[in-house]
Amino acid sequence: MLRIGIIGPSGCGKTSLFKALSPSSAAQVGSSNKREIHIGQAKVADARLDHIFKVYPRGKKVNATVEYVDVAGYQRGEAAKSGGYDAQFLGEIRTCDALLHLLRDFEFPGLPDPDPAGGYKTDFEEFLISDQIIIEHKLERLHKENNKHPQPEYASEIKLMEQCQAALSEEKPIRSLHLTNEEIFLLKSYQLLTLKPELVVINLSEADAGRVAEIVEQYQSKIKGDGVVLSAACASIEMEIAELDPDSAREFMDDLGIKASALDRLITASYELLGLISFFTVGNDECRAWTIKKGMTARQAAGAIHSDMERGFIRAEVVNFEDFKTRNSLSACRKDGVRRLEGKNYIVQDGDIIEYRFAV
Ligand SMILES: Nc1nc2c(ncn2[C@@H]2O[C@H](COP(=O)(O)OP(=O)(O)OP(=O)(O)O)[C@@H](O)[C@H]2O)c(=O)[nH]1
Ligand SMILES: [Mg+2]
Repeated sequence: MLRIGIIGPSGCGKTSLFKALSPSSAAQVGSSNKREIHIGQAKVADARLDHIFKVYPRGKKVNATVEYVDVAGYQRGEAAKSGGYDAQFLGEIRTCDALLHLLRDFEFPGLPDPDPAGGYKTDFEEFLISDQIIIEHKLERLHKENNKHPQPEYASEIKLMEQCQAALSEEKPIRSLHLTNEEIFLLKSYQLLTLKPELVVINLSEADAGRVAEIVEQYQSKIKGDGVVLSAACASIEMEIAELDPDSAREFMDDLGIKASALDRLITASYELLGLISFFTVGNDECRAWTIKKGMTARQAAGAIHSDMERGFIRAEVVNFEDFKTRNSLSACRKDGVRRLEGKNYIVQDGDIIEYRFAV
């Protein structure tokens, strides 16, 4: 499951946005020595899945889900002064696939004047420092180990670390390097901030709640970079929207000039940022959406459902939603030849409805 960590300096509105993004009080609270960790899940709304379920209302409809973590806040400027972020903050971001970096653009008593672009720049510099410190320590240890018991694995890891170090010293995020999947996998166990794609969200004042597009455009040239997508929302209003039933929410949003809820917009943006797509399965007990990386083969995608399915893959019977919706019947799709058999190397397309054949 996709896990997104909401990060930002203290008081920028993380907990408010967290509540807006994972309503229905599904939030689980885990414990940690210092602070409660809030983890919530949000359904990924998908009109295609709704349509399929209307045609095949068997059992239940299961949307894809995204997990949000309300990460501990930091004091801006502290990391540069005190040699990195605290272990709690770094520990909480470690398991996240992407970061939702929140920037305050509303006045708040006791806090400095809002300055999203300036704040982003400061944070980015501190993220670079944090990664530099982590990589330096790691390199030191690797050199030591390699001197004691030289091994090719150490040598290749050292090379990777040096590559990261070079990028950071040029003020480039680690995510801008063209790394292989194995390299990314290796780096995932360290608590590197600039490795993760960033969804930057400007947290608007109530008065600006309906000016999302305008404000994003205003900041687009200042807040950008490799693996960065910019968006905006007013967390306090979105929190209210999330608690309303769909009709009242629509009415409230229309009054304020809000086109789509942050819940829907930010999930779409996250999918784009991470190169994710959805495919669907229609079974006897459920219609379900699954999330995979763009470019995955039919066989790899089967692994999202069950590892047995990936291992025992025989064939996939595939029709895209666009072809399905004009016929509203899987057998009619087969008859018309738009539902066809595909082998293990077929590249799954966004919106494919797949039936797997496999042997265990
Ligand atoms: N005007 C305005 N106020 C907001 C918005 N989002 C949050 N606030 C207010 O800002 C204050 C801080 O919000 P929180 O959500 O607690 O901020 P936080 O980032 O979780 O803070 P820490 O957990 O202390 O790091 C609260 O009083 C919120 O009501 C917003 O979009 N607009
Ligand atoms: Mg908070």
